[in-house]
Amino acid sequence: MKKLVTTLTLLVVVAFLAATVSGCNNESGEQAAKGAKGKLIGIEPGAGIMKATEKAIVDYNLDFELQDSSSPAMAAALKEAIDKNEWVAVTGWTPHWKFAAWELKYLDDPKGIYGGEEHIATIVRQGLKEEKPEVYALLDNFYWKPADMEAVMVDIEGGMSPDEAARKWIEENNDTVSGWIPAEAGEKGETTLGYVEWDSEIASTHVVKNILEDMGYQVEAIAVDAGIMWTGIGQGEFDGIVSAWLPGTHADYYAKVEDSVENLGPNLEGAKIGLVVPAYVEIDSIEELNDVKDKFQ
Ligand code: PBE
Repeated sequence: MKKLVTTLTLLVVVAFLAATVSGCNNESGEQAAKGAKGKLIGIEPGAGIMKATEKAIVDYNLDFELQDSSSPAMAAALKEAIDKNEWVAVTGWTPHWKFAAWELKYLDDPKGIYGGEEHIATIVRQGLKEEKPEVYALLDNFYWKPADMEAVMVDIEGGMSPDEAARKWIEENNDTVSGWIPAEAGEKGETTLGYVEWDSEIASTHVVKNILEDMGYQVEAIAVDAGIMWTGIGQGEFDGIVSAWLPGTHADYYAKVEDSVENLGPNLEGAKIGLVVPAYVEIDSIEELNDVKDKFQ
C-alpha cells in the first residue's frame, strides 16, 4: 500500500513537472511570437507612401515595422516571396509594372490612411511661362493614361533603358505626342526636369525628356530625393517636375511650396497607393494584419 501511494505521488509529481515544463515552453514560445514584429517592405524614406505607412502602423495599432529600402529592392523582395509562395506586404502603388508581372491586391484600408484616388500633377517653376513658353506649353499639354505609363514601365523592367522605352512609346503614340507640341516654335536652349527614381516617375520623366529633345532642347533629367525634388522646384532650380502625387501622397511637400510654384494640373489620373500583397495572401484588410503577423516575418 505504501509503495502504491509513493508510486502515485511520484506519477503526480512527474505529471505536474511535465505540465509545468511544457507550459513554460508554450509561454516562452508565445512570448517570442509576441516580441517579433511583422515586417512591411518599404521603399525610399522620402516617399509619401512611407509617411502614410508609418501613420497606418499607429492608427491601426499594427505590431509591424516598416523597413526602408528602395523601389528596386521592394520589387526584388516581392519577387523572392512570390517565388517561394510566401506572404509578403509591400508599400505599393499604381501605375506600376508589378501588377502586370504578378497577381497582386491592395489590402483594404477602412480608415482611409492611404487616401482615395490620386493624380499625378505637373508642377513648374515661376517664370517658366515667360522664359521658356514652348517648354511650358509642352509640359502643360502632357497628359497620358495609366496604361501608357505602365507600358513604358514594363519595357524598362524588361531590360530597355528608360530612354529606349520612352522613344518606343513616343513612336507608337506619335499622333498623341504631336498634339502636345505647341505650333509656335520657341528659341531653343536647355531645360531641367527634376524627378525621383520611382519606376513610375522614371517612365514619365523620360517620355517628356525625349519629346523636349525632339523639339530641339537639351534636357537634363536630374534624379534626386523626394524632399530635394520639392524644395528644388520651389526654389526654381528645376524648370518642371511631372512627379507630384496629389492630393494626398505629396500633400506635405506641396503645401510648403504651393505659393512659389505653378501647378499645371494632372498629367495622369487614376493613381493609387497602399499596402500590396500577392493575391494568394489570405487576408483582405489592413485590420487583419496583426492576426497573421507571424506570416510576415
Ligand atoms: N510613390 C511613387 C511615390 C510617388 C510616386 C507612390 C512611391 C511616393 O510614395 O511618394
